[in-house]
Amino acid sequence: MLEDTSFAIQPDRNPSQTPKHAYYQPGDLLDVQETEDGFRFVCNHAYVDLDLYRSDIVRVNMQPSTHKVTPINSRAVIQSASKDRFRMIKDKEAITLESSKCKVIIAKHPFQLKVINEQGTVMCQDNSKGMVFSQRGEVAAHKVMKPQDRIYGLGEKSGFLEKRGESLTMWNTDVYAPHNPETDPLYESIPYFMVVNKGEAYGVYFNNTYKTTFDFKTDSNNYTFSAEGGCLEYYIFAGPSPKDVIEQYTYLTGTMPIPPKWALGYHQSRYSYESEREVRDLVDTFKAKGIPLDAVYLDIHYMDGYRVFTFDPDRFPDPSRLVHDLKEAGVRVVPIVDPGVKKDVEYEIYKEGVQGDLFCKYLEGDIYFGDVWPGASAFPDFTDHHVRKWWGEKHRTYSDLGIEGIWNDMNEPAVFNESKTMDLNVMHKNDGTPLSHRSLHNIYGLLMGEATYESMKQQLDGKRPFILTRAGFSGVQRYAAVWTGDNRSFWEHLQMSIPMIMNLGLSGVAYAGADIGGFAHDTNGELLTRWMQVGAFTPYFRNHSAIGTVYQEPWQFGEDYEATIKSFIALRYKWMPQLYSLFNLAARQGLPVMRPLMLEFPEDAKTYQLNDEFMIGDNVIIAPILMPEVSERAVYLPEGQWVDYFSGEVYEGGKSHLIYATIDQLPLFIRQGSAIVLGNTGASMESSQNELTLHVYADEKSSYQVYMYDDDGETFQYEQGVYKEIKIDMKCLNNAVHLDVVHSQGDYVPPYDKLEVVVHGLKEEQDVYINGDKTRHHDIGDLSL
Ligand code: MIG
Repeated sequence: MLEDTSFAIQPDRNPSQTPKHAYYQPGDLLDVQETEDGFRFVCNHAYVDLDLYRSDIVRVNMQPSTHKVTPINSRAVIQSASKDRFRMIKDKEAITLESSKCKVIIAKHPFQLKVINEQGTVMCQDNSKGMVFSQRGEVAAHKVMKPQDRIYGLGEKSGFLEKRGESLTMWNTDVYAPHNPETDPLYESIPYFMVVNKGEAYGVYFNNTYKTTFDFKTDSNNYTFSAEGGCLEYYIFAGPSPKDVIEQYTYLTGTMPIPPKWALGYHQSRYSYESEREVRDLVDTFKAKGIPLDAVYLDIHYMDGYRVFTFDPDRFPDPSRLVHDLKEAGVRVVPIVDPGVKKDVEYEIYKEGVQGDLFCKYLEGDIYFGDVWPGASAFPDFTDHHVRKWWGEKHRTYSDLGIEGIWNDMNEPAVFNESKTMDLNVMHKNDGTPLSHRSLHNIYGLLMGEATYESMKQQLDGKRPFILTRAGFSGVQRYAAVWTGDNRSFWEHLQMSIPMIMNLGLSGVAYAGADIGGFAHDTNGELLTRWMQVGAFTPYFRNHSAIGTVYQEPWQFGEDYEATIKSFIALRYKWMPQLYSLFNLAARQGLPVMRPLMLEFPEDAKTYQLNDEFMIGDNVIIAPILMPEVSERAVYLPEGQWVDYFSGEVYEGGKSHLIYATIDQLPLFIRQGSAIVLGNTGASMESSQNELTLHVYADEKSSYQVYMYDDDGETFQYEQGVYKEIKIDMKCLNNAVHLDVVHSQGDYVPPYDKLEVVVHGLKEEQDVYINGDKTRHHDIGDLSL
């Protein structure tokens, strides 16, 4: 590879060189016009449109005045301009556009903008370079980066949580080489980031599907985001808190649907379980060992010669019976579906694709062929809605068998060649506006996800589909969970998975996880066990490993590791009611399930670059051991008092503690003065939620609201009101703990009719009142629903 020689450092590759092309700024403001949605600022070289998408979301779009750049529908944005309008206040030097939540101040000579939040703080601000375009079509925005600004989001990136000092590129790429801190880009492109400054935050979503770059590195006081082409169109989220920014971003690009409960259980995968016999034996072993399991994955070996929508008749002679029998045992089957369609004139899918003009083609009319698993393959053009529909329909092969989950891989799209992807000159149909692969590459996976999710939803007739994807773009959360691709069985990759999943969560992708145990390379019992402890609390919980590596099912490394792994899988199921409520919040408000401490404590500087701890919701901290042969670590606990979930010991917050955790232990803390709802442990999702317990961690001064959500876990009936949502106010005083149901809504009748209440840390002098009635057994009571 050229990258491995001195060619990599030839003079013209030096990024510090001055740009080759001339860049133009809008220049001086000449005129302001009212448009359908907002205002147009007409300047010397460009015009800039400013619209409100909500009172706290400002859209900025620059167009050169000499030539019109065709706007590209990224499919990420699902909202349109709001009916709320800016109020315009003109004065000599500046124009102010005001909404109820923010202000945009526009300097006239030259045109420059800055956004001020509700609290009067200057947030997003052009520097003197400002917004620019080149005659070759590149665009960029240069903004001020304040000394205390911290950068988060940017989707799936390696390295640490906070990204100041990094320059990151968005270009969906299949990276099998080890993911190092500087390995960029990876599979997903989420051109969005959040800037947090002493607790106040704003966000920027750059709605551009070309290769984009986010540079927080070159200049220590400024940052730049730029694209190879397309429009300089971006949305500014006014915050003012980090949570507000996530809510604003996911308002614009959508939230995840509530997953089926089975998709939140433990999943076992391997590249590949190669035959029906092997799959059955695997499931039997889980059953025999009493290890809960909700899904098994079929990797590429299930197909007939890697032809999608087929089964190998020798390896999988009766997929219908297999799927049926496994479902009887409470286990779903999730097959892999890659986009590449084998070039084979006797293969129905290929024939249909050619005859129906459904594959990606060059402008001149030839089909593009690339090498992937099946050899020379054609690729469906998902930018065309006929193709999305056709591809979706093909999933009847699976849904007719009773399959409810699909795993989309290789959808960057990955191709086995030097560029790792499709020829950039391919001309996509793009629903009537043909555009090059160079301009649409980053949304290929998103559109495959849309095709798959929407059709599976139809075919499952009221049941929720589960889609897992490797590639995606902003908005991918509407269709699929994301796994972070080909990591390795390295402790470093366990460490890196935590900030990576947290940043995905800050970027709208609440449902994400890494290959537990590591994909490539050989894992070992200790690494797998520590990784399982983390995985039990990551939103997506799947163990997956590569061909040729040691098998890494829970029992592969001896009884001691097996017992510990089993106990943590069981813990996941016990925590499912708590997690499910948090997934509902992700579906409604976009808030992540797994959160960096920064999100809950944005004023605490010690949380800003905390990579080895995470939160579940707003009151639980997990501080896993991430190193071999280590059984103690420093754990930073923010303000408040924190209760060790396992031992009950109370730790003072606002400082670090040395915490011991042998291989069978995970440091897990609940904030005192809050509560969690846990279930019992069953063999699969369905059986783990029959009896629920509200665990209250009492102190003498706190108020908290418990949020609980439940529904049937598999249908869309909740959209018709068949769910249960409960809010319980909790108030701790010197002499009492009060629990009052202040909200109970929905028609769902759960399998339990009460919450058992257990109050931890109750003082002699304190009595517990549930809806006003004193409990009979001091710290134990019932809260009937
Ligand atoms: O080029 O389907 O990331 O999870 O097991 C490898 C085989 C293709 C890459 C995925 C991995 C999957 C593997 N795939």
